[in-house]
Amino acid sequence: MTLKVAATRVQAALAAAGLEAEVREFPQSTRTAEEAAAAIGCSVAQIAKSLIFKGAASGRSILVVASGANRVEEPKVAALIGEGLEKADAAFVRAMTGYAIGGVPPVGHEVAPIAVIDEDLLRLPEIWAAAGTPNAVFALTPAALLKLTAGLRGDIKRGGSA
Ligand code: 5CA
Repeated sequence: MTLKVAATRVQAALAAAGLEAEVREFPQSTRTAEEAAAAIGCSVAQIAKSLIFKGAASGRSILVVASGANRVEEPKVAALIGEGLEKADAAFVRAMTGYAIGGVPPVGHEVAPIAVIDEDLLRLPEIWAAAGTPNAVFALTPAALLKLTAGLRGDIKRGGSA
């Protein structure tokens, strides 16, 4: 099957980073973590959500990769990276990542972000992330995610600590 242009760009970025991951497109939506899990047939916790914020001091894009089962507690992320978080609007997400909300992958961004990885993802053998469109995903290991993003790992979820 021929991938859409944005998904092809993610596939190329993965290959360039040396990851043997295969982007998969589904006929149904993978726009949300719940929809992605249903399409793939995995748990919502295995969906690695890529959320973009804006650094309050640096203006840089902050990529938070969180388990689909978790809500992100922004002050925890701020403490990890040493600056506050501002909401990112759709235009900022598009400009920094090169992708539209609903398909933002954790890798291959236009401008390298500061990356933070939800430590809950690190306990799972396999996780799935968006691959550029609201129908495309790819599987990888948490170790590969850490390496590809050069991310800081931490407890970033709302509610009790891990
Ligand atoms: N493809 C799926 C899972 S693989 C996906 O991308 N899910 S996601 O959760 O990582 O991306 C959707 C996220 O986009 C939401 O959790 C939310 O944080 C963000 N988002 C949704 N609407 C907006 C908006 N208007 N402005 C900024 N961020 C938004």
